[in-house]
Amino acid sequence: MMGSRARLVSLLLAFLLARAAEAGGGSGSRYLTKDERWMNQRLDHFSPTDHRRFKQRYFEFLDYHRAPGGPIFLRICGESACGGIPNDYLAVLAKKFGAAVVTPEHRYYGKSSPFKRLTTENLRFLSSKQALFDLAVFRQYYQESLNARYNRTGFDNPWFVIGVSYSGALSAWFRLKFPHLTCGSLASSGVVRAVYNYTAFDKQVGESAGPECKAVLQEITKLVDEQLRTDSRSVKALFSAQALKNDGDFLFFLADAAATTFQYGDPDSVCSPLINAKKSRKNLVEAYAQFVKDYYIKEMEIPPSSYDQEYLKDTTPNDSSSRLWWFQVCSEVAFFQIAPKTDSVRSARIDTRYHLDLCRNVFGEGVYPDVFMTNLYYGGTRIAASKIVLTNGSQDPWRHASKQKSSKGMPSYLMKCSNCGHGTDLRGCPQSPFRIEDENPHLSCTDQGTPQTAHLPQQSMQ
Ligand SMILES: *[C@@H]1O[C@H](CO)[C@@H](O)[C@H](O)[C@H]1NC(C)=O
Ligand SMILES: *[C@@H]1O[C@H](CO)[C@@H](O)[C@H](O)[C@H]1NC(C)=O
Ligand SMILES: *[C@@H]1O[C@H](CO)[C@@H](O)[C@H](O)[C@H]1NC(C)=O
Ligand SMILES: CC(=O)N[C@H]1CO[C@H](CO)[C@@H](O)[C@@H]1O
Repeated sequence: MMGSRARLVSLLLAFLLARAAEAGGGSGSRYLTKDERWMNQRLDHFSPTDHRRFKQRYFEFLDYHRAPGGPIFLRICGESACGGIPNDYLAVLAKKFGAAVVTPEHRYYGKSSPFKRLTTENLRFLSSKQALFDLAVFRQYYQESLNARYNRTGFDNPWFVIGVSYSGALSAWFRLKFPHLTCGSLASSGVVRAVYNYTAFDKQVGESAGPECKAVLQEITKLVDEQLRTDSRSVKALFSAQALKNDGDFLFFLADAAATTFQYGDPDSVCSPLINAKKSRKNLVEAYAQFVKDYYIKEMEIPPSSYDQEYLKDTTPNDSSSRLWWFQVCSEVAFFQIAPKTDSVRSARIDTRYHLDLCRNVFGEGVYPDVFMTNLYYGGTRIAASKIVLTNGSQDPWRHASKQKSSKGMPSYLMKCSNCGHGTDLRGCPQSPFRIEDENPHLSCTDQGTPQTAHLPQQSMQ
């Protein structure tokens, strides 16, 4: 979800894969497979009369499968195009447990869109509830195709679901809604609690930055706010973001660029140059612009235009994931990353109003998130399920939307270190070489060179 804003998982993945390639990668290929397969999926699981279908893409990896009875890992893809099954820590687990790995693409994203034109009207079947049903139908379809392969009927392999971020929430919710279809779930940085005014995000950014870096970031925010009032054209140009007409979009873009580094366990990339600039009395706004251009725009490949509401309105965009995730934000989960009342890192102009205006401007009147209903439906942190493992990274601004405490049958772990970000348990830390064969990839996440271990669960799994 949400680059912090628009794409959680896709960015992380692209970023870590790039770093892995840089580091020589260790075990070679970035993907276990990219061979596309297709199934016919029902468009509306909640209508008894609408029988329309669409093509849903999926991937399967059977090299490690202890056939015919071995477990199946259902790795859930979330809010981005899903081009294959990534070769990360899950591959190590699959080998260890003799598991098959299967991954369907989330409806609407990538090549699994039921519609060519993503008008608000056509987006009405985009929701976590429909997506969960897709997973259930896929699970049955795949089990049957496996049974046909082995000439058997009515057999059930043990299925285990796994996801990170929004798909981490889907992983927990799948176990909640379809407990008979899965024996357990891993919700890595799973945002199971929808939050309307998500001020804790910015607060965590400040905490993860630490006092010195936070102070510089706040000073930059103040300077940019001033320059926007006096000469918005040149300050936007400095960041190669003159296309962003709306000041709010521009400020959100700037806030996200910094937040992303903490989210993905790479704090030094923003803090080191800024603290250095401060110490040597260089122009702070220019130093920040350099970071944004080199790191966010170039290395992470986030174009400023993806923050442009005019671009988000496009119903046939080149890359649909920003528009699609914003629709989910605006209709279901909110996570409005607004500035807290005091001591915010981001500009105070990024407020609830900005988000509501964006939702109305981009999708039209009447599209707004009913967070209360979302949490009523799933239970939020009071989710009444079992056999769900929840993991958080200590520096990840999203962890406050995860389940805070262990409870019966649902252990929660916190990986603590200076660069433990989003989905760290599966993906490792980008600041250290990414070695998936490590027993625990998060051990490559370090605090002054000392590997940190995860906290023990407060309760063991029943
Ligand atoms: C599949 O099962 C049927 C019925 O038990 C049997 O007749 C057939 O020979 C089996 N085919 C294979 C390829 O095992
Ligand atoms: C969110 O914050 C706005 C003001 O920023 C306030 O008006 C609104 O009541 C808050 N909503 C919730 C659900 O907390
Ligand atoms: C979309 O892709 C086409 C072809 O690659 C390119 O010419 C065009 O500029 C892109 N549009 C945007 C808004 O990025
Ligand atoms: C078990 C555990 O350490 N859980 C942590 C998960 O993250 C939250 C922060 O949102 C902590 O409060 C919990 O302690």
